[in-house]
Amino acid sequence: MEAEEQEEDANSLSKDGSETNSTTSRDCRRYVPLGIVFVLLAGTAAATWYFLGKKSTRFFPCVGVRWGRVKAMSSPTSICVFGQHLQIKSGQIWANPSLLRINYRPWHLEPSVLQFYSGSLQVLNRQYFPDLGEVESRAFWLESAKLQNMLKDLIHATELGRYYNSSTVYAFGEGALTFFFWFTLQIPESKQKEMTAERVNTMLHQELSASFNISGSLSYQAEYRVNPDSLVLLGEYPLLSCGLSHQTWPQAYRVPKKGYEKIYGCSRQEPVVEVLSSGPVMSIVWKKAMYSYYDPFILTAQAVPLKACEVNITLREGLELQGKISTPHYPSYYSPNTQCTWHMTVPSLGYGVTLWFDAYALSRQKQDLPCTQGQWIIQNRRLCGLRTLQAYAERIPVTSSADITITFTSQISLTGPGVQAAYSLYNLSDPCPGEFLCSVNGLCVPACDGIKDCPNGLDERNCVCPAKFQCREDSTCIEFSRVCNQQQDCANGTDEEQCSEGVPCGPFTHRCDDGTCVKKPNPRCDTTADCRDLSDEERCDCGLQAPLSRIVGGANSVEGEWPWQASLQVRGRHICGGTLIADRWVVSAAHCFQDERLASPSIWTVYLGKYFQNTSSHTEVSFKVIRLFLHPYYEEDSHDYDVALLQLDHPVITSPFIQPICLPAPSHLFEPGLHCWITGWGALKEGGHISNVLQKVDVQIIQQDICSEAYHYMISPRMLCAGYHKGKKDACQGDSGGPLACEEPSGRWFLAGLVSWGMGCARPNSYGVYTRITQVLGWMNQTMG
Ligand SMILES: [Ca+2]
Ligand SMILES: [Ca+2]
Ligand SMILES: [Ca+2]
Repeated sequence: MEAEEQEEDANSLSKDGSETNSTTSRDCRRYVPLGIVFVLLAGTAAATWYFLGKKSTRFFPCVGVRWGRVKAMSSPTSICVFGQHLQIKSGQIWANPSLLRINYRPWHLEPSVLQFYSGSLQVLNRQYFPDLGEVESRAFWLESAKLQNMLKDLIHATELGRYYNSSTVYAFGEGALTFFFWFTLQIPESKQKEMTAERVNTMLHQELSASFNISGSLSYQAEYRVNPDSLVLLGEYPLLSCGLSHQTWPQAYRVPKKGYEKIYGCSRQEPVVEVLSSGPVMSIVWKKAMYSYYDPFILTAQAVPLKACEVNITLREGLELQGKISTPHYPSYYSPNTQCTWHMTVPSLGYGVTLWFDAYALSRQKQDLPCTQGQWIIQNRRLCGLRTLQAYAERIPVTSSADITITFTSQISLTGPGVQAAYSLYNLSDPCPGEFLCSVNGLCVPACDGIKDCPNGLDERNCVCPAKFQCREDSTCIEFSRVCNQQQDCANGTDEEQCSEGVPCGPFTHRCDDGTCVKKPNPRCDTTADCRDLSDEERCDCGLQAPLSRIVGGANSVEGEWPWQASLQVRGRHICGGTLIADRWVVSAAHCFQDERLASPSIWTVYLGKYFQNTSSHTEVSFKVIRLFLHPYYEEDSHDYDVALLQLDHPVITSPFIQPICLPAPSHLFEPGLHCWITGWGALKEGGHISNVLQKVDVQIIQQDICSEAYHYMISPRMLCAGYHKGKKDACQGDSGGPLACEEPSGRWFLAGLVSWGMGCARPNSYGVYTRITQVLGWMNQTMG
């Protein structure tokens, strides 16, 4: 928190700033723990390999630890893998006659410099026998050990020998004995490019052919007559930190020359990966390098029934959501070569159909380019799917017939996270009542409210009164705070008309629970009944300060002045601010939890009623966090959707020192120029230590386009700026997630924003950027619901 008291600091700082003007990156206002040093396993010479049967169950109770061939039951079968350095394991899971679903939870990321290959070979002078199907049988052990040596000799007989790292034989196929193996090559970086899968394949095939023709020699072909043409090799797998590769083929027990394959990486967006095969056999390879001593993952396999994907849907009258379409077994990854068709029938030609996607958008693609994330054909238009971090709606107009056909197909070798869309009807003549239809993403957005909601900004073009009220009589613009304030501001007083009755809904009207709208701005909890159903005066036990003598202009706050302020701590250290918004719910910024070590709810303690950091007082109460929700569209780089919700472990008992703040209605206006307050224990100056006493600073709401320009158009509609052109007063490191609170004339405080980011602290022309609460309310209410 940086305030006027620190004016000297601020001045010296801005001088410093011009001298050390190298900081152009955006600061995340978080208390960054020191010394985040990831020791990367540079090279893998020291890596220890864990082979078949060497798994440890010391850390985790493993059910059905098996390696090699695993029969899938219709209930999940678990396979746990442990190791302490680097590991590659592979196996085959079989289920007949159904599909397989793989559920994989990656834990950590670590680069690797090994090349990994898997494949199979056929031995002409041996036959499969049932004992070889049992991973734990003596026959399996003897045969696999001998073949493993044979494989090692084979590799050593080629140029690849010097790169040999490890190998294993993990399963056998029927008929003339086919054995499945993997091996790894440790290749110097300079050679990695030339050592392609094709080259490795050629070298092995040449060696096999040459030795096959030498009869009676001492070569590895002496005991095993290996068919050189039977070599199937899949690889080289790219240097993924960890991942899951997926090969499927249509028929069990027979591996075609060209297996389909796809490798999935690990990402925090997908903490659990569920993968479907496209047939009854699935070969899987886990590849994982590690940096921690405790790094398990769990994999379960399950046979799931085949599911048809052709559906007829008849829509009924009405504009509400009517249902959802999805890829089979959603949210599991869809199978390679998925083909889905939905036939929709609308009740009349006046309607179109809207498909509401979540984090997935459709776009036109040039005819010759493939769709790697799903191809859609909607009324003969070809569109490609694309995973995004935004909402998207596809509008399908109906022209000559009431029937709509939608198909989804995935490429034969590619899969991806399951796709789902909700569907509803829309009026062709008025698709967005009272709002603007953004053609880029199909969403209805408020027009002329001063925020460019539509990516192309068309919702704010040609506005007579941007973000202001337009007098009907002469189109003069007045501020919304002058509407229904019982003073005549428009020439004929139209600003004071219809203030106590329902009006047509628009971007600036307040929507009551019964769906009717009122003209008066911000009518919530102002002790006047404005909605017919009185919903504007319900749930108003919020936003009141303890009756205290306020110290005006001071940087130190008074105990009980900000009873919704929370301190979010890890092991006794204040990391971020937060705001109490309801019983058991605290809102904060998503970036507070972005570091992997801060992502677990169990490490956090939330303090309410706190005033001093270094001592505890009788007013404070601590809570553990039972659940932590980050906005699903939160993006680390842009800080878009920087909001998180914390659910507390026990109820909050309110007191003069602990009170929730009021949440605004979606239409609540925080007009530019309004003075609001930010509070927190953040640093008193840029680069400084956190403060012992809870601080407060008043800041002014800044017009969106002015801030957007100051920050080179990095300001999204989910952001709100506050501060001063000259700087001096701002939030700082440690204030993150804390409230930007604005007082209404009724004396109640409403949450306008959350401290998110800014360029330094209190620098001139670098306003503080806050998460705009009215834009993330939908997700918040849904999550707390
Ligand atoms: Ca707008
Ligand atoms: Ca007025
Ligand atoms: Ca009211």
